[in-house]
Amino acid sequence: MTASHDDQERPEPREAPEPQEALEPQEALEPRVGPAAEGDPSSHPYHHPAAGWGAARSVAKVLVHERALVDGPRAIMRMNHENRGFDCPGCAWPDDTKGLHLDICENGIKHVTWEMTHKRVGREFFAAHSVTELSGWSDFALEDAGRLTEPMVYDPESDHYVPIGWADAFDLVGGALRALDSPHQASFYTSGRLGNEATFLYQLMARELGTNNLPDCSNMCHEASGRALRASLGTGKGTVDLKDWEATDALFIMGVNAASNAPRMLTALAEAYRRGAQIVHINPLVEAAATRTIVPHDFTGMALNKSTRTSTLNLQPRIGGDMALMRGIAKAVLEQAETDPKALDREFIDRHTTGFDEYRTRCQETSWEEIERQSGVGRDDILKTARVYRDADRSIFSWCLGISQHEHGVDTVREIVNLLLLRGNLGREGAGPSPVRGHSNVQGNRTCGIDHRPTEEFLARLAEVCEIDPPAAHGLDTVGTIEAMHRGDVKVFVGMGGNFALAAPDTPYTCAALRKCELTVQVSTKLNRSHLVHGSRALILPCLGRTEKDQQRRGVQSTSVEDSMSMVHLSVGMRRPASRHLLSEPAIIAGMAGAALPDGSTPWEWYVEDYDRIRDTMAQVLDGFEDFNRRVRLPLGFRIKQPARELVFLTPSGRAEFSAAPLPDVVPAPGTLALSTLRSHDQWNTTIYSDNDRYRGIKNLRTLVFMNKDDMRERGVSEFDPVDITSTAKDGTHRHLDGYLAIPYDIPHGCAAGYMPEMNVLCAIGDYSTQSDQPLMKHVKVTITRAG
Ligand SMILES: Nc1nc2c(c(=O)[nH]1)N[C@H]1C(S)=C(S)[C@@H](COP(=O)(O)OP(=O)(O)OC[C@H]3O[C@@H](n4cnc5c(=O)[nH]c(N)nc54)[C@H](O)[C@@H]3O)O[C@H]1N2
Ligand SMILES: Nc1nc2c(c(=O)[nH]1)N[C@H]1C(S)=C(S)[C@@H](COP(=O)(O)OP(=O)(O)OC[C@H]3O[C@@H](n4cnc5c(=O)[nH]c(N)nc54)[C@H](O)[C@@H]3O)O[C@H]1N2
Ligand SMILES: [Mo]
Repeated sequence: MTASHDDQERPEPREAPEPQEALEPQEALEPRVGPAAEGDPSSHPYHHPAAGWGAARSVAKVLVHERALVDGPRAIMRMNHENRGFDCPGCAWPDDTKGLHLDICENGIKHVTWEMTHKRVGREFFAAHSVTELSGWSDFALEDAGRLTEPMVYDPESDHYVPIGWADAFDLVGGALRALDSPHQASFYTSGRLGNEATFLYQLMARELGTNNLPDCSNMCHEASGRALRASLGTGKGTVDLKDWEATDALFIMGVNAASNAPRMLTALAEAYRRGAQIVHINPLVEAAATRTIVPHDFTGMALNKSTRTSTLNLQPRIGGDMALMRGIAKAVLEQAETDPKALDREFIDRHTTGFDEYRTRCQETSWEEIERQSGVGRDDILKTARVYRDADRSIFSWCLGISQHEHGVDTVREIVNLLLLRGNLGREGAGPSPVRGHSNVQGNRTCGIDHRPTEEFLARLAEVCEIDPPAAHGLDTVGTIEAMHRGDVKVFVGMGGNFALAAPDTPYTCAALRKCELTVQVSTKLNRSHLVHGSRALILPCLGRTEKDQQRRGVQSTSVEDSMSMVHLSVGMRRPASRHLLSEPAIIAGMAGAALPDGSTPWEWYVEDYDRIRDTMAQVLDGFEDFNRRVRLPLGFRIKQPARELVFLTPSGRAEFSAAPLPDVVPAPGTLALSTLRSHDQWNTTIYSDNDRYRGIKNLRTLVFMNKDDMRERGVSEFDPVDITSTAKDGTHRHLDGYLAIPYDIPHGCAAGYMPEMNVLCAIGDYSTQSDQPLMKHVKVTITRAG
């Protein structure tokens, strides 16, 4: 934590906009936007240096709100420590390999303190509030009520949740599952916080029952990335780690709001900038991380209030324009190669890839006019970006939901890989694809078997080691589950964490689907909408949070998690549980499984006594988990081997495969806009901490839509005018949100944006990608009119 943090250490970069002064906190409760909205609308609006004192103030507010001022800091000092603490339950960005003592961030602290609240939701709470009454509460108020303390069952007579013992709760679940005509009438959802050991038991339960109905939040998140990387490289994960980030010459950061959603990436960006690396941000919105930052754990920087730039070039494609942009860069590199022998890595292409000629032809055939029109970026800027790419020996492309939640998400990620392959940016230090995963263990969930389309090899190994007869037929994903519940084909829904009712698309449709179930079971830490939108019978099963001590028969247990860069390490909670009635997630799964499979062969309770036993079984079933118990206890854990990193490609050809898909048409039809649904700074998916979005300059307002000023003018809409938003689905049906406030924003013509989960009302259930089955949450076709 030394180094000074001004800009003298390197020359002024090109292009990145000047940030504006940070706003003072405004306490008034009326909605506000930052200064640029009031001043020159053509300037870059609202930008504050990311992190720093504003972040510190924001954290303090949450600590005070949760009355965690004493425990909070103590817990935070234990977060992300090698082997001694718990893993941050926030995002999946890896821990700093240099073992920094404060490798934490503002939002990580918020997620932890939110879990550590002193407020409790026990039987008295449910006795005082009926489900109908609670349904009228805001989502903030529901979660803010505090931690759930004991199992509850819905009583239809009184419309209240009433207490139920754990054994009775498990019997209820077991009985309902056993009564089904087919195991495929049950579906088992996973939210990405679930640790690896619980994950393994959970999928084992589903498969021993006889179904692969294992939807997860990944179906709405990075499904496209996984499928694309698998098709191109043979394995569905990124190939780089933090050391590569530290060695690269050029970073291309696409479709991610890093300052809010992966804040620890800011450290990597600031370091890259100081060492002279190029940092290109590709996003229709110029987000805070695309300007400058105060490194989160850098107190020197905070004390001097100095910031470091985190960008050398910003490109603003239209929503969905990234594939065309990548195609343009590739086309430019290929044109350059006609005179510049070093533009392409011919040796790499010849030795390790297939499909190059077809791809080159496709690039040649895609005209510059089409590339400019579809990307929304001018040829000059594309050529400039291509030069950055050509001049870098080592490049990393990193991306998140701005790339994946599209109709053509798979093709776009494959186009990113095409570009990497052209210059051999794979299998060497400082180069490769680096998707930014979301939930802290969403990548681990998939690794440990949460997959509705498991491979035959995985099922064969599971069958052999666990002595079960797993089903071969693929199961239902998130959208498939919703549709099946609606039809009455799925009757039991189990939510292992998360908030399915709000996170999934088409809120009214999803709610109706949940209500048709015979039984809904939610394993949760806090009250949320999914507890109130329930089946004929419903259970709330409260579990330990990640910060809490997990005491089992053979001692205190730890669980493992896998980060975005395939590092697996242990997480140990040490706080006293929020209630003595809480069970761990593995124990809850074991309880349900034991009741559902009374004659099964799996020793559920024996596994839960000591999670080392679960890990020993996992070591036999999962690739890369050999010697799991020993390796996971190494100081920084271990990295799962990524074959593509070693230039071993598990593809049909045994090589990295170029793809040559045509460009999709993403230009909005006349009069319509492409709307992207995003997170604000102050939320964790469906959990809203406050109505502020600090880096975008928004105070006390969520019912807004960010619009281009020309689009506003064309519609006769001024700042803060209420507007009605209507989406048009693929099947021609319409959905509406009325009375949202229009906010002028630096976003390309034809594009608009607003907040999830509220805007899920606009996402039609049938509008999912034919490539990934992912709901099209970043490209909703809408019309916006002044409210009448
Ligand atoms: N604090 C906090 N951290 C989080 C989360 C949270 O809710 N709060 N959620 C976690 C989870 S589960 C996930 S998956 C990640 C999500 O992390 P992000 O992907 O950053 O999530 P979003 O807020 O949806 O932001 C999407 C970004 O993509 C941009 N974008 C939208 N459309 C396009 C497009 O067509 N092209 C390009 N290039 N960009 C586009 C938007 O402007 C925005 O910057 O964050 C994780 N971390
Ligand atoms: N329109 C739109 N919709 C989206 C997205 C989008 O960009 N746009 N993003 C999608 C993405 S990327 C994702 S990942 C999903 C997120 O979908 P989910 O993962 O389903 O939702 P979360 O909001 O993360 O879940 C919050 C709840 O998790 C519970 N919880 C918290 N900690 C724990 C724990 O340790 N254990 C257990 N058992 N429960 C816990 C709490 O009860 C809390 O209310 O949303 C998706 N929905
Ligand atoms: Mo996610």
